[in-house]
Amino acid sequence: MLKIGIICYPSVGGSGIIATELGKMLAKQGHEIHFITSSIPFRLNSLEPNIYFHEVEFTHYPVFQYPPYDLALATKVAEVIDAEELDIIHAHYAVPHAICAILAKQMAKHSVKIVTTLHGTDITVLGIDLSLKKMIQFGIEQSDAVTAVSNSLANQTKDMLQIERPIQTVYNFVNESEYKRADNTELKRKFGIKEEEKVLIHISNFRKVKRLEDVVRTFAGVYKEIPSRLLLVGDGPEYNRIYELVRELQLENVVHFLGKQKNIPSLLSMADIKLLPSEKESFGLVLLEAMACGVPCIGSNIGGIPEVIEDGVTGYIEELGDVERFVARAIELLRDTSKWQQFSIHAKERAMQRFSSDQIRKEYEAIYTEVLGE
Ligand code: GMT
Repeated sequence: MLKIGIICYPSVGGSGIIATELGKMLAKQGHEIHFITSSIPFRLNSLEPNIYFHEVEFTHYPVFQYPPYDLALATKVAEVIDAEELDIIHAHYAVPHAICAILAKQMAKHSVKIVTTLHGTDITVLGIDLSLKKMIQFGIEQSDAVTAVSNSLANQTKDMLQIERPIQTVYNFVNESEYKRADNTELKRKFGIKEEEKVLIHISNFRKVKRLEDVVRTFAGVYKEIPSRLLLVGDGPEYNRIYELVRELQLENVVHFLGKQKNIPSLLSMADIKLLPSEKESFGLVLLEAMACGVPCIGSNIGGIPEVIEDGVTGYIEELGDVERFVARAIELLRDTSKWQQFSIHAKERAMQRFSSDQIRKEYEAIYTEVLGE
């Protein structure tokens, strides 16, 4: 059994969810898991044996304009490596987490291996300040193994950063015991959604790259033809602009702004279609969450989305920004009940089989074993 330190963003977000759920699964296998983060990870809400949490504390000295969080993290990681005699540090994101892990490895006396998982196209690689390029290259080259959450992200990283070393794809997964379709009758009633109304859903952190305007305009097109509602789950920089757009389009009575929500499986259980028209998306964990709840997805043809949605089988892939096609596909699925049923079944099957959490856990374990030379 291994002692594994996990560094991730503890807040809501796909990478934090994956890091935490993976930690929980590894702990169930008997490994000892040490989360080293600024606060308790969002999903770590139950007491689990073998799971420890080390909080990174940092002092605000008046001489520093910005508190040196990354250095505080590296110091804490080094302390935990030595105190707990960790075998592996699994860093989620090259910057800053892999860099902190490398620094910690140099500071620590006990020997440790570093596994880095790359999560996001815009954050990890693209659209990023060029001054960070060297640091990302360094983080990747100095890790003992590097994984990416899709082939698309692995290839983009290699191309853009001229990386020679292998980057192995290990897909994301969902916790199957939580993500399943539940009876939605009562919940729909509480939300004032009528039996005959169809429900479209979008879940994100409302960043510009998620193209919420396309979500609302797609819904507007569907609503013209089919009695329906749109559930917008999440919060972020685009919230006000999208709120205004919904008012302009006079859709405020049928678009529900739900803000950040914890019970995503229940919300997905009310949904008939999930929309993800992002312009950057290395995987799109929300797609997998929807698929596990039997919700067909329509997403854009970018990044890792085509690796998650099977076009014409579990949902549809359309070109970026082609709102008309998104509308047409949504109407097609909502009108044809038997097609919707088939897509729903296939979506669930694909989520359970291709992205089985057990399988993904084994893939990570094999990587740990390999870097340890066992
Ligand atoms: O998409 C975001 O803004 C959040 C970000 C994160 O840190 O969770 O998501 C990235 O990692 C997820 C988990 O691997 C992926 O499902 C998302 O596609 C990826 N986001 C982007 O590539 C933009």
